Amino acid sequence: MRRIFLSFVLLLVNLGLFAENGHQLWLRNVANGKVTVVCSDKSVTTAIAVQELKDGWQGRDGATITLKIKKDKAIKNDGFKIGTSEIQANTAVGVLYGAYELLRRQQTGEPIEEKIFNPSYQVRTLNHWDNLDGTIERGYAGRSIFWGEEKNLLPPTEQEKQLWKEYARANASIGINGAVLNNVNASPDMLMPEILQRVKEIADVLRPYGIKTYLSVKFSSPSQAGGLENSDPLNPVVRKWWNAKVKEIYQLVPDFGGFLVKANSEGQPGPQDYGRNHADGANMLADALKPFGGIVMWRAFVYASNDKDRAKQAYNEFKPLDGRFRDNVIVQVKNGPIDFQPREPFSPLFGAMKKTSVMPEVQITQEYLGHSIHLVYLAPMWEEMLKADTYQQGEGSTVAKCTDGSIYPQTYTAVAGVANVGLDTNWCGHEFAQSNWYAFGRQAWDHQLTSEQIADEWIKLTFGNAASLQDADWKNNFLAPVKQMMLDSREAAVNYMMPLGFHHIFAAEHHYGPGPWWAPEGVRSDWTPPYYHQASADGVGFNRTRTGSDAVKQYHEPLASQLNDPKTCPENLLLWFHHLPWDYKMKSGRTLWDEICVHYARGLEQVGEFQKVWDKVEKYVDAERFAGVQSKLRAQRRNAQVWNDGCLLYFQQFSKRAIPYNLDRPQHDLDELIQNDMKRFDE
Ligand code: GCV
Repeated sequence: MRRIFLSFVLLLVNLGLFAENGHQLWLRNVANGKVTVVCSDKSVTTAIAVQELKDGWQGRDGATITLKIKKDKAIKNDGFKIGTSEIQANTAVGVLYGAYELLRRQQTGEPIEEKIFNPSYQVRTLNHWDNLDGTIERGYAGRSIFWGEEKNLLPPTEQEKQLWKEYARANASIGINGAVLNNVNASPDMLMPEILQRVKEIADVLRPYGIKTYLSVKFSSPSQAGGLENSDPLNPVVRKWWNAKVKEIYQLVPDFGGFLVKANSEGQPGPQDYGRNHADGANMLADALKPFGGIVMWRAFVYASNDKDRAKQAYNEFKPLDGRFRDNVIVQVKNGPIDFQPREPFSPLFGAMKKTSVMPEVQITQEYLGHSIHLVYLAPMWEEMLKADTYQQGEGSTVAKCTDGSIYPQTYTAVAGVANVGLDTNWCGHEFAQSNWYAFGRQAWDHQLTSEQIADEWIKLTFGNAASLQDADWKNNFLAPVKQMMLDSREAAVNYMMPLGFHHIFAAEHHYGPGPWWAPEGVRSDWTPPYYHQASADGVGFNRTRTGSDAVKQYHEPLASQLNDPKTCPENLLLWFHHLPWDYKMKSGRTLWDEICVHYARGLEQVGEFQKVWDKVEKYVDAERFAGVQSKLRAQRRNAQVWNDGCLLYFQQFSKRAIPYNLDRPQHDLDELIQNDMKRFDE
C-alpha cells in the first residue's frame, strides 16, 4: 500500500500538480505515518518538538519516541543525543534540535543510530542588515521582515507574527540560535523605547524556537539618541547611559543576547573619535551587558583611507589589542582580509589573536556573488575558509579550530552570517539562495560537514519527498546533476568574475557587474578597482610579498613563505599576493594572460552547462520553481558574458596580447560596458 501511495505522490509531483512557491524552504515534507511522542517536559519549546515530529514523521508507522531533558556530560550546551526511539538533551532547545535532526535523517534517508550531536559554536547568528525604514543593505529578496516606517510603531499584525514564527522555525531546524535584527550601519533610533517595544514583540516570537535576539548599536547613541555631550567610552556619564539602556532592554527581553558593533569603519563613529581604542569601546558595552549574561560582537572590519594596503588593516589595528578585551567580547572577523570577495585568503586574524575570542563572519546574501540572480552555492567557499590551515599552533590549526575553542580558551564561541532573507515569497529571491541560508546553519552547527553532504540534504529536502528517496531515476538524473551543479557553481563564479586572485574589480556601489576601469577623480583609491588589480603594461596583480606591502608577514610560517613565492603560492590566489608580468609562465604552461582568458571562458562555459543541467531536469521540478531558476540562469549567463567581455577587453589594453584564438570572441564593446556599468547590466 505504502509503495503505491509513494508512487502516486511522485506522479503528482512530476505532473506539477503540487504547487510550490519556495516559501516552505527545506521544510516541505509531511508525515507519511503515525508516531506517538512521549514527553514529560511541558515547555513551549518541547511542545513544538512534539508537533514537528508528528507533522513530519517518516519513520516506522506506529512508532513511539520519547523526548527527555536529562543532563549528560557528553552532551554539550544545546547538543543532543538521538536514537531510534529517544531524543535526549540538556535543554528544551536541544530536544527541539534533536527532533529536527531525526526528521532530517528520515527525510533524507540518512542512517539513524544512537549518536550525540554537539554544536561546533555556541552562538550561531544571522546578521540582518535591515534598516528601520524597511530597506535592507545588500538585500536582494525584498524588504525587511522586521521593519518598515509604516509598521515600526504599530503592534505587529498576526500575519507578521506568523512570518516571524516561520522564520524562527526555519532557523531552529538548522541550529541557528541568534538573530541580530538590524543593520550594522545602525540607526541611533534603534534604541528608542517605541522601537524596543517592537524588538520585544519579535523576541517573544523567536524565543520558543531557541533564538536569542541581538541588536546592532551605533556607537554614538549616547550623544545622538541620549542627548549627551559625547559618546566617549571612558566618560562615566556615557557608561551610565549604556548601563541604563541595557537594563531597559533586559526588562523587555530578559534573554537578550547582546550587541553587534561596527565602529570606526566606513564612516561609522567609534572609540577612536575620542582617542580611545577598540578594546575601550567594546569593554564599555561588555561591562554593561555582563550582569545580564549578554555579549558584544565587535567587528574587525575596519580600514582607514591612508594605509597602503587595505588587506593589512584589520590585523594591524586588532592584533596589538589581543588580550585586552573582556571575556564577553568576541571580535567578529570577516572570512577574508578585504570584503566577502568571490575568493580571498582567510583573514590573518584567525589564530593570531590568542587571548581574545574571535568569530568568523560570512556573507550569505550575495553582495559580491551575483545577488539573488546568480546560482552560487556558497558552502564550498566557507568550507575552504573553515578548513584552511593557519599553522598558528602547528600544522592542523585550521580556522575552525582557532575559533571553536579547541585550540584557544574562549568563554564564548560564535559564528555569524549576513542574512539573505526578505519579504519575497521564497524568502531569498532565488530558490538556490535558500541553500546558502541552509548551509550556513548546518556548517555553524558542525563545521566539519562537507559542502557535498549539505547540498545532498538540501536538494532532497527542497525538491524531493519520501518517494524520490526510493527512486533511482530521481537520484541519478536529478539529485546527482543538480548537486554537481551546486558544487561547481562557486568556482564558476570565481572564473567568470575574478579568477586567479583578482578581487574587488566590481562596478561601484551595486557590486553586481564588472568595473575594473572605475576610478573617478577624487574617490579614495582603495574604493577603486585599479587599486586592487594594479594592471599596467608590465603586468597585473597586487604585490603583497616582502618586496611589496608585506601582507604575507601577517600569516604564520610556513604559510607566509609559501604565499610570498609565486611558485608556491596557490594559483587561485596568485594575483592577490603577486604582481606578475603578462607572460609569466603558469603551471599549465600557458602565459598568465592566456590563463586569465581561459578562466573567464571556462566560467562562461560552466554557466552554459548549468543551463543545460537545469533544462534537463524539468520533469522533476514543479513548474513555478523550474521556470524561476531557468530564467535566472539565463540572466546569469548574460551577466557572465558581460564579465568576460568587460574584463578581457579592459585588461587587454594593458597586456596588448590577443585573446587565444581558440576561445569565443567578446560580444560587447568595452565602451558600451563602461558607459552602462551603473545599470547593473543584464539583471
Ligand atoms: C553594512 C561592505 C558593504 C557594505 C557593508 C560593509 C560592512 O563594504 O558594501 O554595504 O555595510 O561591507 O560589512 O560593514
